[in-house]
Order: sequence, then C-alpha cells, then structure tokens
Amino acid sequence: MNRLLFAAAGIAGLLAAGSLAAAERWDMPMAYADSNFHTQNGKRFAECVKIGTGGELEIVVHGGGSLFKGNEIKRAVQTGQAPIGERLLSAHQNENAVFGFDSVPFLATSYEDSKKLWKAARPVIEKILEEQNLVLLYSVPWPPQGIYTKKPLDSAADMKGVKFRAYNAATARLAELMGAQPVQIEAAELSQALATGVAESFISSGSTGYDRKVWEHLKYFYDVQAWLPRNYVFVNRQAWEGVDDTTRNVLRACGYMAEISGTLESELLAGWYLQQLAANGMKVQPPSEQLKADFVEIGEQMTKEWLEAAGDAGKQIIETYRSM
Ligand code: PCA
Repeated sequence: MNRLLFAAAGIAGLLAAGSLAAAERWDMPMAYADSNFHTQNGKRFAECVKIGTGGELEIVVHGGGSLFKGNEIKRAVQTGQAPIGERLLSAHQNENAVFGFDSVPFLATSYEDSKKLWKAARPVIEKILEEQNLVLLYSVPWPPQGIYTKKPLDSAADMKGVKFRAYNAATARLAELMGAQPVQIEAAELSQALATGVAESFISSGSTGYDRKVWEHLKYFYDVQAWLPRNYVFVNRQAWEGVDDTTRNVLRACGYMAEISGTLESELLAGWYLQQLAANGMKVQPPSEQLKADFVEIGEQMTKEWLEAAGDAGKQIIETYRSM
C-alpha cells in the first residue's frame, strides 16, 4: 500500500514538472508586414523550434510592429520585455557605425557577396551584441536597394529638395548628399507617409515597395542595386540561459536553417517583386549613366565616412571580406 502511494505521488510529481517545463512561450516582435518574406520565414523558424523541442518552447511571431514598433524592438529584447525579436541591423548604425557594414554603397551588391560580407562581419557583430546582453541567432538580407520616385530621375540633382524617406543613418546621409530632405519612417508607416506627402521618394527593395503597394503613390523604380541590408534575429541573454542545452541546440539549428532558406527566398523573390511593381503600372528601369556616375561618387564619399566612423572593427570586416 505504502509503495503504491509512493508511486502515485511520484507520477503526479513528474506530471507537474512536465507541465511546468512545457509552459515556455516566447513572444517574438518583428517590424515588417505579416505577409513579408522575413516575417513568413520567422514563422517557419518558430514552427521548427516547436517541433524540435517537442512543444517545450513555443515562439509566437507578432509581425508588422504590432507588439513593439521597429525602433523599439532591440531595446525590448535587451531589457527582457521580449525574449526574442527581429530588427533591421543597420537601424542601429547611429549607436555604433559598425552595424552599418551592410549599407556601405556598392560594397556588396549580389547575394553571393552579401553572404561573404556577412561571413566576415558576423563574429564582430556577434561580439558587440554579446556586450549588449543579446545572442545573435540568424540574419537574412533584403533584395538589392533601388530608388522610388514620383518623377523621372536622370541625375542626383533631380533629388534636390525632395522629401526622402530614410530607414537608417546611411539612407539619411544619402538623402543629404543628393540634396534631398531625409525623414526617418518605419516601413509599417510608409504607405501613410506617401499618401500624406510626408515622403515623396525613398530607397528600398522591390519587396518593401510591393508590401506597401507604393504604386498607389509613386511611378518610377530605378534598380540601382546599392546594397543588400540585413534583418537579424536575436535573443535576450537571460532568456537564452533560462532554457536547457537541448532547447538552445534546437534554436541554433532552426536559426541556421532559417538563414539559409530565408536568404534563398530573398534571392528567388527579388526579380518577382520588380515584375509586380511593373505589373501594377510602375516604370522599372536601370539608372541612367549620369545617375550611375552620381551614385558612384556619393558612394565613395559614404564609404570613406563609414570607414572613419567604424574604426578598426570596420577595417577588419572589409579586410576579411576582400580576402575571401
Ligand atoms: N526594406 C526595409 C529595409 C530595407 C528594405 O528593403 C525598409 O524599407 O524599411
């Protein structure tokens, strides 16, 4: 009898422990539209983690800046208000110029080069994030960046006085160097900014133009292919240390796969997005010789400025990248 009671108590104890362990749920704020490929990739990552941990860790993705706005996400994860999140990496360029390695004009303009540049930069970025209480999991690039305008653009001089939506320090500086007026706006607010005239032009991928249906307000897309900026996914250190080794391994493995599949998808969709802009009435074209020459000049200036601001860490990234 005693033995039976003991066994029953043991089973009850195990069940209680089991149900406690299964209760882990992580909210994952993301800044971009629910339908965006980064957000969809994040959802597949969450599914992978759920399956890999047998349901012990459930990650719930909140797209479109619905839980925290884009510019709040990093802080929220650093302070543990959210255990995991995704953000545009170069958005932190103001805080540390090194975060803008992927927005140096014409440094890496293809997917192949973007992967190399990330390989060179990753250990440096990982270390900076570590000092900020964050664990880096994975990163996926946006398609190449081009210029959206209302009017035809033949040279940089045509941008004089134009209200230019910026998403990081590099895009704000680009606006300045073209004589345009930079205004920082999150992608989630872009359609409204164009509708109300707060912004009249911007640089971004075909992906964001498609997500935000910018053909309702703008007419031209110039396929400049200036750079491929990255989103990255990161975890609060205490949350990371609060789960067991097996869970951390699953997070790493799913992150690894999410980086590969997300990057492939970005590349596969890049051309399709531009076709969609054209199908919706936009003129999608390469830049004129003059515009190209102007961008090269502006790009050289921005590269010089970035190298000065990013110091030794920046130099190390570029040297490693060039040696690959
Ligand atoms: N889309 C994001 C960043 C880069 C991109 O292609 C945006 O415009 O906010």
